Parts: sequence; C-alpha cells; structure tokens
Amino acid sequence: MSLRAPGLPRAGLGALIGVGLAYAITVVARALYGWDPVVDGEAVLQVALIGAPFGFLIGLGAFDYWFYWAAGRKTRPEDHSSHGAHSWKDYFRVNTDHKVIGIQYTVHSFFFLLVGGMFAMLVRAELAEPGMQFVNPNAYNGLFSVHASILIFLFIIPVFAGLANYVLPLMIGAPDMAFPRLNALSFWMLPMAGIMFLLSFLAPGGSFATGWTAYAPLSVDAPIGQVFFTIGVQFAGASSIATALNFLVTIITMRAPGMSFFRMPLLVWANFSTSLLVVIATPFIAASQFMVLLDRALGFSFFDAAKGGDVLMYQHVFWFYSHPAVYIMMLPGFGIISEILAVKARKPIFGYRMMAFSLLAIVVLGFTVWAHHMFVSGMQEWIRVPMMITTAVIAVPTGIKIFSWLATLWRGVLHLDTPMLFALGFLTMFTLGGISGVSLALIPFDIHVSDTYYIVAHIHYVLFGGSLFTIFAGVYYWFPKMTGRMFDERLGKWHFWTTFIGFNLTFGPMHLIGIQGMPRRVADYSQQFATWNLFISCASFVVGLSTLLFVYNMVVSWRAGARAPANPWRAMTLEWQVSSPPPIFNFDTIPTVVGGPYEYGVPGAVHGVFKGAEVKTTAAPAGAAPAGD
Ligand code: HEM
Ligand SMILES: [Cu+2]
Repeated sequence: MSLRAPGLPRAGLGALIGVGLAYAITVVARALYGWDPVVDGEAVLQVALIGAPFGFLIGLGAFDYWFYWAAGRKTRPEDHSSHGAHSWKDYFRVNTDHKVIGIQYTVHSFFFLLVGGMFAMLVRAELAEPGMQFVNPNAYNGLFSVHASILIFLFIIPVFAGLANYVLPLMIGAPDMAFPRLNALSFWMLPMAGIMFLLSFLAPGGSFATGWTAYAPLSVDAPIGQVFFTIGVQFAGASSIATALNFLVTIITMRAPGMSFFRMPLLVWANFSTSLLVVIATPFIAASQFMVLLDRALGFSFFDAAKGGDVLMYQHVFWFYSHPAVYIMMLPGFGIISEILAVKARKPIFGYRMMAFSLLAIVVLGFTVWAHHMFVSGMQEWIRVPMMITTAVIAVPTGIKIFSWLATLWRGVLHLDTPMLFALGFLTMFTLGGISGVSLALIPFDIHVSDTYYIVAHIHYVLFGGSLFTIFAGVYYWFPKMTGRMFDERLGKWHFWTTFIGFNLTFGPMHLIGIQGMPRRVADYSQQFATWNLFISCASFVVGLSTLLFVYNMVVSWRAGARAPANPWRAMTLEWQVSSPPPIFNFDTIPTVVGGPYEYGVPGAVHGVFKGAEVKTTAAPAGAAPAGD
C-alpha cells in the first residue's frame, strides 16, 4: 500500500488532510474576527464538506496531470497504457478510457438505484398503514428526501451520461471523448455527492429533510444535515456540466468522415440536445445552492425577507434549472428508444429530421415553463396563464416524437425481446405520464391536486415509467457490446413483466387517492386511504424484488453468459460494426460514413464502411455492412 502513488489509499489520506485543513482554516478565520477560535462544530463541518472531497480527488490522482503541467514539470505523454480495464480493480482507479468510464458511471449509478430504491421501500413500509410504525416524522422526511435526491442526482442523470460515455464515441466513429482527463474527473466527482447524501444521516439533527427541491427558507433554517445536500448537489452538478461540455466538443469536432449532423444516430442528437440543456440550466441550481450556503454559513440574507431578501426568488432560480432538468432526465432516453425501436422493428425511423428538430424545440421551450411549478406559491397572477400556455405547447414536440415512434413501429416486424419490451413499456407509460403532465398544466386542476399523491403518481410515471424504462432498455441493448456476453433473455422477460405490472399497481392508484386529497410528503394519512396504501405498498415490494432479478441477471451473465457476437441485433450504427467488447482504441481503421443510420429493410443500404478506398459504391464491402433484411 503506497501512500505516494495515486490511488485509493492516498485518496483516503487526502480526505483526512482536507478535514485537517478545514479545521485550521476555521480556527484562523474565527481568531481573526476575534471570535472564540477553538470549536464551532458547524463551521468546521461546512468547510470540511468542501475540503475533504477535494483532498480525496487530489489523492486519487484526478488532478496529477494538470499539476505536473502547471508546475512546468515534464508531463508524462499519454501512452494510453492505462486504457482498458484489465481487472475489476481498474474500475476503482482514475482511468481516461471512455469505455472504462462509461462502465464506472453505469455500475456506480445502479448501486445508487439500489440504495435509493431501498429508501423507497422504507417509505412504503411506513405508509402501509395509517399511524406511525417504523420512523418518526422527521426521519420520514429524511427518507423521502434522500430517496428522491439520490435517484435524480446520482442515478438518472449520471446513468445516462454513463451509457452515452460508452456508446457515443463509438457511434460517431471517434477513438475517445474530446477531453479524456476531464471525463475521468467528471466521474470521480459523483461518489463525493453520493457519499455526502448518505452520510447526512449521521449529521446532528438527522439527514436533510426538505425534499429534493430544498426550498428556502426551510433549507436555510434546517439542521446541518441540509448542508450535505447543498454541497453534494454542487459536486453532482459540476460533474454533469463538465460531461456536457465534453459531449458537445466531442460531437462537434470528432465525428468520422462523412458523419454529417443529419447522419448522426438519434442517440447522438439526444445527447447533443441534453448537453445544451445542461450547460445552460445546471449553473442555475448551482447558484441557488450557493445562495443557500452563503445564507447558512456566512449570514447572507438572499432569502430572508426581514433583511431585504426574497423567498420566492429561490423558487424562480431553482425551477429555472429543475424544469429543464426533467428533460435532462428524458431526452437521452428518447435517443435510446429511437435506436432500439428502429433495430427491433427493422424499419427506418419515421421522420428522422423531425425527430432531431423536436429535440431542439424541447431544449428551447423547456426554458419557458418554469413557473408552472409555482401556481400555488403566491407570485404575480399574470405570470400564470403564459406559463400554462407554454407548458401545453411543449407537449407538441413531445407528441411529434411519440407519433414518429408509433409510425416507425407501423407494419414493422417486431422482435419482442427484452430491450424492445422495455422500449414499448416506456412508450405507453411515458405517454400516460405526459397526459397527467398536461393535466397539471391547467391552473385550476393543478391548484386542486397540488401537493397530493397525484403529483407523486405523475413524477413516477415520467421518471420511472419513462426514464428508468429507457435505461433498462438501453442497458439490455448494449449489454453485449459492453461486456462481450449475452444476458439471460428469459430472466430479462421476467424482469420486464414483474416491473411493468408492479409499477402500474404501485403508481396507478396514486392518481386516485391524490385527487381524493391524500397529501404528499407527509408521514401519516387519514383512515380513508388505508386500503389503497396497503395495496400500493405490497405492489411496490414486487417492484423492489423484480429489480433484484435484474441485478442477478446482469451479474451472472457478465461473468458466465454466452459470448456475444459483434452485432447480435444486426444493427447498422457504428458501435455494432466492431467486436464486442470493442478494441482498445475503438476502431482499427477509422470508418467512413456513407449513409443514414437507420436504413433497415432498404436493400443495399450502408451506414459506415471501414475501407476508405471503396467509399461511394452502393455495394458494401464484405464484412463491413450489416446483413440487410
Ligand atoms: C418502486 C420504486 C419506487 C417507489 C415505491 C417510490 C416511492 C415513492 C414515494 C412513496 C414517494 C412520496 C413520498 C412522499 O410524498 O411522502 C416518492 C417520491 C419521489 N420519488 Fe419515488 N419511488 C420509487 C422509485 C423512484 C424512481 C425510480 C425515481 C426516479 C427519479 C423516483 C423519484 C422520486 C421523486 C422525485 C419523488 C418526489 C419527492 C418529493 O416529493 O420531494 N422514485 N417515491
Ligand atoms: Cu416543470
């Protein structure tokens, strides 16, 4: 165990040094102000929450190259010897290979899906009967807050970045991402956020308990556990901004010859649009949390009306991020679904350009609707109606996408295997979530169901039936590419049906009890909702168990599944034209793109060829083209 070389031992030491520095800084600062310098636990903890993660990252070696460079020392030329993972231990080191990072992200995110899911089970156990059984109300608030925060900031957003990290460079014919070291740093910032969310339970006064929205002034006055959220979100946000910049530069500058924008697979378009959203919107949540931190730590008064602050401002800044964030959690999934539906229906995507343009339309419109989350918060009344209209309008590009997917399926030869089942599950569930979303755009209805279980039902139809189903679809679809193994199809189908049925039985009835007035974010409820809640809790345990089925399938198949061929789905996009898993540098010869990505069933159609000389012939060179249908 060497403490000098970069790695986990040095990272642990770095974290300790970070805490020590935090302690020293607070003592010195307090002494300078003439305050009692010795111990103010809260102050030390707040600074330590910033110091320790940086110490950890430095120790891990995430900044080594930049330090060498800044110090004018000889930088070790990137010899790529660190590319690829040779044993499982390599996944616990800083690695700059996009394929390794993609797997690091994905596995790490699924770990947090299980943790967040476990919190959901605890929430549902408490809600199974009226009255308090397992936790006190404060702990309950902590459970659902950490549940939502983990699933949003440490699962859905990063897992999409992970899947795209793996497949996007392959899809555009690039050897890696544009900034490999930044890519590694982006990943390693995430565990910081996750650990912080979980450690908050140990903070005096319990974990943060103000929901994932952390509304001020509640979050300013809450116990110290709240700071774990405030700072954790900063790390997760910095990670996703850096990744988005990386995707944008990669997509703009590193496409293979012939890969024009309108020959890009829709997954690439989806991540392009998402990255635009991230770089514009995510700084707003960073701002909102900085303001909370400054209010808490240094007595600023951004949100203290008595001192000239403005409470509503928090909600405006927060939702200016968090409404676009729902599309950050949807658009990458739209990309995944487009890939899968075309391949599994053996049909070209209907209206490919409309699909790309509607993604961009969602990016723009996503910024015009934030105040629909504030219909009951007492803002100027004239803002409501414009926000209702823009919210309804955003359903148009979304509807275009749904109709294009349906038209793609029309008269296709559907292969109903696991990825396709999840894709179809997404299509139906997301449509229902979209419809309840439009209902919420209507001001009178929103006022009626505000803060009831109708909202919980809507959130889960969109995030679970929507995002999570696309993630499952994508993980099954690219599993052979990533691991070189096939998954167990029978278990996959079991996983789908138990999840699909359990999901609907869990969240469907919530619409009903929501309209009847069962409040959200409250640990107890009146007797009249008892039957439905018991039913919902039982159904939710089915979903919990079905997730274990998925984990079992993934672990066992990765270790001992049948060997995967290069192109088990007979897909045309470039990632399937190389071996499974791909060679260390992705392509032995850089491909040339000569046609669209989805010409399934079109005789002689080719997307990419691997021998530059033979470009422009209609007949594909042997071995380069997927078998036509
Ligand atoms: C079987 C799986 C799940 C169950 C049983 C479940 C259960 C719940 C329940 C009961 C609440 C409401 C807590 C309350 O209002 O007191 C909740 C809130 C929430 N859940 Fe889940 N959940 C599940 C999966 C997910 C997933 C996959 C996501 C993905 C992002 C998610 C995101 C959220 C969000 C954003 C909230 C809102 C929290 C708030 O009101 O601040 N959940 N969940
Ligand atoms: Cu919104």
